Amino acid sequence: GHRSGVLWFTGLSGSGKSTVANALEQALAEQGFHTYLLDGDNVRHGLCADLGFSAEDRTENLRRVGAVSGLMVDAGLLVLSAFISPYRNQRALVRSFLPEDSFIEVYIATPLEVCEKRDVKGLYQKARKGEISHFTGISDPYEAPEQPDLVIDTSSSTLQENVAQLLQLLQQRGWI
Ligand code: GGZ
Repeated sequence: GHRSGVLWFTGLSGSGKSTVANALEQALAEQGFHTYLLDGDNVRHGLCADLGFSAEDRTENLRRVGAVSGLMVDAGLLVLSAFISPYRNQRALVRSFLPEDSFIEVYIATPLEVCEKRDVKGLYQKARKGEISHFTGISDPYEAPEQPDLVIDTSSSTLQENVAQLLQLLQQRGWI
């Protein structure tokens, strides 16, 4: 068995949140744990399809994700959530939906220069040209967590190392 809870990944676009969360989910699934991965890909097309990227819309996006995460925790799942979640108060809002010790904050601290160089979807280039407004890190703020449970920089570590660190953290906390 395992303790249910939310592993919350925050960081810039292209920082590696989804990649790390996906790899961790695979490792957990192999060990028979019941997980669910929430990210912009599956949420912003359905549950939050009506929302954009203003501060208000991001807050509503994360409020819904927080509420859904809370329901999934009630159902006994280990939830992995990967969202930019750029404002401290938005992450605090998410935390408020969950029991005290069932939230782990993981800061994917890959530097902006690296994320911009990767530019997997070409969004940074568009943001620099002014074709996308309110783009996090370019024309919109990102407030780094003050006391994250774990900090990962995907430009100076391997995916394998990151997964091992996360599994160790989950073990330390008695979640797995
Ligand atoms: C930031 C944006 C924007 C703007 C579109 N700012 O790399 P991606 O493409 O796949 O991840 C980003 C995703 C961010 O959605 P989130 O739900 O994680 O954001 S938040 O937590 O702030 O609500 C990016 C894409 O959407 N994208 N426009 N203006 N990212």
